[in-house]
Amino acid sequence: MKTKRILTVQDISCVGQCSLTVALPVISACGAETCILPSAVLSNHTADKFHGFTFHDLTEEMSPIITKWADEGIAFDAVYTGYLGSKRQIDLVLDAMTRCLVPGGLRIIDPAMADGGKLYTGFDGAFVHEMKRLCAGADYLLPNITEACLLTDTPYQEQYDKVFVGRLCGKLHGLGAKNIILTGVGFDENSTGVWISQQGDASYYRHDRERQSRHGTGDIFASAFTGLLLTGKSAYDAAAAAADFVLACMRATNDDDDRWYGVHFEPVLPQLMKAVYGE
Ligand code: PXL
Repeated sequence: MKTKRILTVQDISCVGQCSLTVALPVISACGAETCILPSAVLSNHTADKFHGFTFHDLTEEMSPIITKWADEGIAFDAVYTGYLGSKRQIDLVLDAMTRCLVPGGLRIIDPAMADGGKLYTGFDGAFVHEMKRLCAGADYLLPNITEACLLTDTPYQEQYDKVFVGRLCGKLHGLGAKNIILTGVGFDENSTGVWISQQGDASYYRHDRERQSRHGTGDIFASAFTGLLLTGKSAYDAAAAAADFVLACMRATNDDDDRWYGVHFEPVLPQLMKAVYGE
């Protein structure tokens, strides 16, 4: 099979084990060529425990880069977006999808902007409004519960049932998103999982829940899901293997208090590669 070429658009957090510093190794481990369009450069991710961060917005760079690729005839099998640096980048990403996707190429959107009922530092309601436009064209939309609530103007709730999750996905389909991969969906204390909603069909992959939540795990999940999907796996199989990978990364980090800002995904890459290439 011809090697797939994936473009991922997200920030470079120089330290913090999230966004591009995980997307590149994780997608590469799945065997795809990983091209990048950095949205911003930060000293570290924006979690409070870091005491602030530097932020350099790369919006101005994006348009000339996309035009150059279009002129060169460079095209991607999928565009996968994560953390974006400004509202204006939504239109630029839409432009890149129009000009630089192969016919039938996939639009995979992780609307990385919130968790635990709160927007990340730096995002506001106006950004959410713009993000809805990007999500409308998603072939695969990968929100967590908080992001799904924001995108659908649904009040966030910590506890919920399958009816709530089904309605949330219904509203996300209503926005225009074709397939919804809703992450961090748990119906009891000890488990969590991924809810996959496709053309009115829903399935759920449930697995053990680690007590401590960890930064960067949404990015690792989205990157692994994208890489696995592009190998030809079904959305359910890609989501299940990506969830198993994230859980193993969290378990590999449990003994290391110094790694509070991310997870040790490196020693677990062989597990991901087994899911791609077999034993
Ligand atoms: O993991 C999501 C993410 C990506 N990039 C930056 C972040 C965060 C989450 O806080 O701050 C810069």
